[in-house]
Amino acid sequence: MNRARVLSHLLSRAPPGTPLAAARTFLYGGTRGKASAPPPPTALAAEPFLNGSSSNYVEEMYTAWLQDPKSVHQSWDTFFRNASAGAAPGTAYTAPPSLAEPTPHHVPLSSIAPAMSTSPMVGDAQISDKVIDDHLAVQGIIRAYQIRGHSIANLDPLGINTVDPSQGRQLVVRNYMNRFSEEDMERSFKLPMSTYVGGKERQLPLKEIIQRLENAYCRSIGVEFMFINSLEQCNWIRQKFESPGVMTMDSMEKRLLLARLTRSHGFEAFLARKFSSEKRFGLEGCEILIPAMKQVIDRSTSLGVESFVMGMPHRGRLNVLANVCRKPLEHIFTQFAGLESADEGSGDVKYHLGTYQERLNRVTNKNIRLAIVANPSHLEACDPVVQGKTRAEQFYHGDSEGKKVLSILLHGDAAFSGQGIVYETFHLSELPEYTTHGTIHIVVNNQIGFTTDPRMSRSSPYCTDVARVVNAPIFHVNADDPEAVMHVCNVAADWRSTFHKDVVIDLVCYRRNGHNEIDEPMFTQPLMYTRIRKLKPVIELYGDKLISEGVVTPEEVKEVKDKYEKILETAFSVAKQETQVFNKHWIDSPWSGFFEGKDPLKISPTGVHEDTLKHIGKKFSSAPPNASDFVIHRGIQRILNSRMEMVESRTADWALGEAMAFGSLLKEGTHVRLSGQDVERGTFSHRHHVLHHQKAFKDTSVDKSQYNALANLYRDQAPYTVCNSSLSEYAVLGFELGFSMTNPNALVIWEAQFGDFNNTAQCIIDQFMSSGQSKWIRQSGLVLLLPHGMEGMGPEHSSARLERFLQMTSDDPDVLPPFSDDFAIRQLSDINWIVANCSTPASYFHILRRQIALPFRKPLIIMTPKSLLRLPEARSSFDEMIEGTEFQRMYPEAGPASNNPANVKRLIFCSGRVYYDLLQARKEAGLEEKIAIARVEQIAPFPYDLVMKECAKYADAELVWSQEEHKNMGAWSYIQPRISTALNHERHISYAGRPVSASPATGNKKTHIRESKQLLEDSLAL
Ligand SMILES: Cc1ncc(C[n+]2csc(CCOP(=O)(O)OP(=O)(O)O)c2C)c(N)n1
Ligand SMILES: [Mg+2]
Repeated sequence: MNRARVLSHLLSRAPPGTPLAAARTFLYGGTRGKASAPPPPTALAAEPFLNGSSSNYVEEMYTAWLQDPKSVHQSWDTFFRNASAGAAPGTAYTAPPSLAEPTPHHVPLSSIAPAMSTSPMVGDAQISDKVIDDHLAVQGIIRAYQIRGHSIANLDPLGINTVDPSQGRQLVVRNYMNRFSEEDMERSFKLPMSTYVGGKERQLPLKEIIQRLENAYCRSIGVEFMFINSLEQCNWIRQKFESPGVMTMDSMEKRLLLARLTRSHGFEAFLARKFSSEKRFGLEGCEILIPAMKQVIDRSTSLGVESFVMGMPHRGRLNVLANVCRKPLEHIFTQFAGLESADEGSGDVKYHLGTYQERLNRVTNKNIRLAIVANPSHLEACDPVVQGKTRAEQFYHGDSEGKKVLSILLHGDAAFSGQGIVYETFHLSELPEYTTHGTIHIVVNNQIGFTTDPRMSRSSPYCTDVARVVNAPIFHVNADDPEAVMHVCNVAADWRSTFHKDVVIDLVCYRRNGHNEIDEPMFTQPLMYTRIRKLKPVIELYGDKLISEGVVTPEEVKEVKDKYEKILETAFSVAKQETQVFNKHWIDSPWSGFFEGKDPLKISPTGVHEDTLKHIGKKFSSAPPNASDFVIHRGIQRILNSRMEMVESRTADWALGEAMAFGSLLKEGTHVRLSGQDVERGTFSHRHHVLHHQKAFKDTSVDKSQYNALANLYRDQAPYTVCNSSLSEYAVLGFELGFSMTNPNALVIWEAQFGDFNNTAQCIIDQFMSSGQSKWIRQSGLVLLLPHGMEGMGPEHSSARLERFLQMTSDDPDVLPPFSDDFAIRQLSDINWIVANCSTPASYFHILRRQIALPFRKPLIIMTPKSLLRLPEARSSFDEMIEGTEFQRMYPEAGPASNNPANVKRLIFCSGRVYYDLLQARKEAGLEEKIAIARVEQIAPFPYDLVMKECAKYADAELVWSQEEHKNMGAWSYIQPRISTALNHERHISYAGRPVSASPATGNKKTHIRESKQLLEDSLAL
């Protein structure tokens, strides 16, 4: 039963009628003899019980009780227990023992009605009713501010969305105030445990209570947190915002804040002056972002964080690089100069580039590392990448609680609410193998996205509502109140350090210029911009404030400004001398030591010793050792038995080949991480890397124990991570890409459930994987496993869109690379990624191991099989994996046809699964002497050398490319021009396969069979 239903069930046990008096009876039991007293004639009493202030209190008690029965008073505990057990109305209550110590959540009657014991009215039911009702109403008021105070807070520097003050209070407190007159405002009320506004005071006049609540919740900060399920967390936040004096800053802190604001403002003003016609997506209107980020970093550093991984969009990026990361200013200025690049890479526009800096945090005197991940224009796409990189840093630093590495994500308001990847990324935040133990999100909420107003760009009240799904507190703050911003930054850093959960800072600001500096905002937002033009910049507002407070003098303000101006001018003249830019200055993830001392054209061997294969194979085929009570499912036991038989006969199927690749890398000290939907078992139930003890604890839904053989192969092996992911491609692939950026000595793999689904992660594939090295000279050895193949499963379970990956390869189809001994590795070094369609476990084994054996890193896209997973013909002997063997980029014909090539009429090239169909059909047609079949395992880069050799061998044969995909899909359009180039356009290759189609595969079984038959006939028709 869900919580709300349980609660209403419990409340339904209150005496019939449920007006407030009856509810009070329900609360305090019938023993006081007041159950029959008529309800008091107040507006509140006329309300149904569930809408009354007492229901809030009951609910709070109940929530606390659900989480920890001991946290509420014993009488509540007994009551909820009895009521849950079905006690009759009025009988669930047991009076509290009078001498019991009150618990933090207990508000005994004597505390909410202190006057009762001394009042001359003791015993008068009417008066005590009023006292109780008044106190309950005050609790309701307090709770109302905590829940809804943010909705009337003064958050908008433009004042456009500010609530009319005359209505504000009413909106928050609703009818709780109706019962109180002006005189009541002077009456003192006992403060409940659910508020901290009193500080040391236990009671306050109502007027003061309201004033303090408005200070806490309705000024420049709007706190959204009461949706959080944890009472402890709610109380923590209440304390941080309600305690008197929490926002007080000393003059040193104020001066530092002013200095930081001066830099933030000065940087943009300087760029505007020097490069007036250049786009820079300046921060004007949200200059507070820089002091805010610095405050988060200072505070987190003092709490133990050593490394910050950050992701951010265009807005204010240059300023962040300069003033938060302290990237050398001349590096930034040279980006405006239009200079040639002096090193590798095609580069990127200046407001996308990443950086990595190590520096001293002057406030805490500790060394810190700061990385801003390079990102594409695609807003929010870098969110999961940042999380993956952060997770990897935590993993490799043994920072299992995220105390040392922190991710900070910046967002624009329109993108934060509009882009689905934000939601997908939030959902990774609490998953065991994906959590970064809390991210600090900062939204530059300038209340506009390009030219679109929020009312046209989102349906939620706030742009931050997406964060509520993970119970992240949200701190809205008026960006023109710098001290309020600093306060929320401190609280956010403390929150993350205390609870290790996400938190959002919503900087409500404005955009002083157009979307970029060349845009005219008056075209589309005339009223908003008329108002903006009248606003003083925050630096002036805050400077004036500090001058009027006597914290600084006008001369000091000018001095700080001039000093920074000088720094900028000096850097500007240095930059002017530069004649080149360096892409390497902008690497976000340097791999120190990885490239040094390596032969850049040498691949380490990928074959392994037979004993290693056997050891891994046996472990992988066995139940956990020394755990005789571990009950294995009968079906799994059969799989393990057949694995063991294969190992004994020195063969491997797909799952074994993969396990041997992983296991041997683990043995060599390489961390392997396999992530994706249902990867632990494998979509096709072939992998079974995690065995589940079939006996679970009674009444739990969690398996009792699990066993992961590959994580337990050798005592000193590297860790093996295999993790079922959330059902997201975009976020999870982005995450793994980020993970792969951190450590080159790890094999990081993302597997799609079916290859077809990779296109929901298209942005990561296009913007990061395919082009990342070229744009940002950042390498990644990430592997994509994409189940692919036309097996009659319909249009969305057949194609990983091989053609798209091939179309994006950066090798020229018309240029034959020069031949040399290191031809193959040069090709790999030059290309942007590797695309393969392996047909044997040995091929798969070697190509996975080669990822680590290469002296550089390239993404690897593998079309993986479905039916081949179990096809007996598609097994490999250990002979193909032992020392001395290596990845075969192409398997030439090895059967009868190869013995007498002159007799061969046709040479078929193919790739992947279709090979086995062709083999069978050729045999059935008795054409084994006449038709040769060669398999291209590595499609890109294209194995020109091997293909040419095979073509030369069958000099008189007609050449055919056979594929099962439709003609406008698959590898055909990649293969055709390359074979033509390889053969100097002197021989022709023809196509045999399905005709063109709009849909990747038919959904009709019969059509599928007909098409498959036809393609084999066409392929073999001499
Ligand atoms: C995925 C994606 N779609 C569209 C765009 C084009 N675009 C660039 S900036 C922008 C507006 C962003 O608004 P907001 O997130 O509020 O950031 P702001 O520019 O206001 O700081 C748009 C639509 C983009 N860069 N990325
Ligand atoms: Mg915006």
